[in-house]
Formats: sequence, C-alpha cells, structure tokens
Amino acid sequence: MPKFLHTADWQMGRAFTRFETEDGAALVEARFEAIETLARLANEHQCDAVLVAGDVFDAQTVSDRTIRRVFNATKGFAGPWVMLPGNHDAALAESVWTRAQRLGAIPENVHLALQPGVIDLEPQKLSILCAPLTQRHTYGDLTEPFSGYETPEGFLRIGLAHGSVQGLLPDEIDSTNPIAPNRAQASKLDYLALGDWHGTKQIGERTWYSGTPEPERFRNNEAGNALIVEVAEPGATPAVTRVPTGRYQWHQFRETLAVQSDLEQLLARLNTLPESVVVDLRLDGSVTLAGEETLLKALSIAEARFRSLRCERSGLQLAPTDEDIAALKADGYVGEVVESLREPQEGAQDDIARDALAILAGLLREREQEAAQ
Ligand SMILES: [Mn+2]
Repeated sequence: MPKFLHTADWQMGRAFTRFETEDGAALVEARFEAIETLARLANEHQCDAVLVAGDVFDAQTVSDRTIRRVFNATKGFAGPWVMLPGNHDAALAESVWTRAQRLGAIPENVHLALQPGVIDLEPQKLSILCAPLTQRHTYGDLTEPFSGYETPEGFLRIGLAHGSVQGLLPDEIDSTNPIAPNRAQASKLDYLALGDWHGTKQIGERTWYSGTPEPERFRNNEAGNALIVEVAEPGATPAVTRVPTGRYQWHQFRETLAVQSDLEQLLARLNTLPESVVVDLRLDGSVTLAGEETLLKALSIAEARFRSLRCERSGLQLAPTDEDIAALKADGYVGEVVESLREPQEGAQDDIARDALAILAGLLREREQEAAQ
C-alpha cells in the first residue's frame, strides 16, 4: 500500500538574529535535527518516499555549508526524496539548487523538481506532478497544467505545489502564487501536497498543507508536524496522519497586569510551560514594588529554564503601594526622594522616575538584608 511523508517549509539557512546568540544557534540546529527526524519517521512508517513541498531553503544566498548540511541530514532515509522549489528558493536560472548541483551535494536518491512536469517513481508506483516556482511570485495557478499530465496506469497521482489556496486561508498570507481550491478534484489527483502555509492545515479530503516541521515564528497555527499519507490504491481516499516533529513550541503572551492575581496567573502559566519553549512576553498595566520584585525573580528563573525568554516591560508602570513604601523604611532625605519619584512626571521623565524608584527600592532592600545578616 503506497505511503509517503509530506513535509514543507524547512526554511533552512534562516538566521534567528533577534535572539541571544546561543538561542539563535540552537534554533538553527533544531531545523537540521528536524530533517533527521523526518528521515527517521519515513523509515519507521515504512514510507515509499518523502515529498517536500517547497521552501527547503530560506534564501538563494545560504552558505555552501548549509546546502551540504541539508542534504547530509536526509541520509537517514535511503528512499526517494522529491524537493520542490518554493518562493524562497525559486528555480531561477541561477539558484540555490543549481549551486547545490555544482557542489555535487545532492545524493542520488534526492530528486529536484526544477521544471514543471511529472517525476515517476517507478518501483514505488508514484507519479509526482510538480509545480515548482521558477520566480518568487506568480499570479497564475501553476497547478493548472496538472490536468494535462498523463501518468502510468496503476500509479498514484500526487500533486506537489507551493502557494496559497484561494479563498481559504486567513488574509494575512499574500495572494500571489494562487492555487485553485478544487485542484485535486479538477486534475484527478489522489493527493495534493502543499507548502507555504507554515501550520498544518487540511484543505479538503485530498489536499493538505503539512506545515513546517520545526516552528519558527510566534503564530499559533499548529506548526511542527509532518504528515504520513497512505493511499490504498488510485482513487481511494487518503488516510492522513499528523505526526509531531517540532522540538520547540513558540508562545507569545500579551498581558495587562492590574491586580495581584493577574501577576500570579501569569507566573503560574510560565511555570506550567515545558523547557523546550521560545517565549515572547509583553507586559503592560501596573505592578507594585513587591510585585515587580516577584516578577523579576520569576523571569530570571524562567529565562534559564526556557530555550528563550524575552520580556518587554516598558509599558508596565510601577505603582508602589503605601505598604511598599513603608517596607523601604526610607526616612529623612531618602524618604523625600522616594515621595517625589512617586509623583507623576512629564512624558519620558515618567519612565526614568519609575526606573529610578525601582533601583532605589532595590538598593534599600539590599541594604536592609545586609543589615539583617
Ligand atoms: Mn513559501
């Protein structure tokens, strides 16, 4: 019974420059590991082939080393791989693919779909109908010629394409590289393997986006899977199984802190996350001095536990309570300074006063702790 693995959007060579150096490097490595995971899964599930629906590479300009490492990472699965150029790695006259060929980096079992047409995998009885992007953006449906492609009797007709199924995806994806929503039906495909939408998404009975195997952005669209597709015979309905492949989950939280329990809930939520997460936090609202102390300690623990934690706190006002101030035991001149820092200030001065108060409060607390020892 023919079975294959559908994946897409590897985006190899993407640099995670917004992150701390060590975190960015780990995120890059996770993408190579994802390819090794795909190879292992293809073996475990006894797949006949691995189909990659575009954007293997994030850019035409990736290093030679990245090119070689990508193909090295496929070695675990000795069956056929079919790789399709997407918008990020379009099959230009001179492209990342032609460079890979010149480098001699491409193993014999890896087929590149650099031209539109059919790749027949004879022993597997799979016909792969390929719609590579030969430029970054097109406005016509490159899968339209599928209807005219003849395939051998008894072979499955599997479409491989990269773009936006029209009318079904949320509107933030740009509408270039359109694909007709009824393509599988119109071109008598047993299955249409799509790339470009980084989450796993079913479009129809025979049409899926696999999504990227390793998440790389803060967007809750179910990224981090591969699909194992089994089709009993030509014309049969495919059985599609979603297999998790992602190492890191990406979370973005936007929280407004108003009362003490808001902070407690936030910290409880951070506590329940596993270590393999990339977290982006933006806080606004206000926090007491005691709350800020609790928050900073929790963030310090979390940033050591998580793969990456970034927290934007510039919108978070410090609102010391009378108890906070009393706990500082600041009298005389220092007490007067504390009081004037608590008063509302003009514009940017307000941020400075807030930071100054936080620093002063920290120093006063340290001094008190030292005195207590
Ligand atoms: Mn793409």
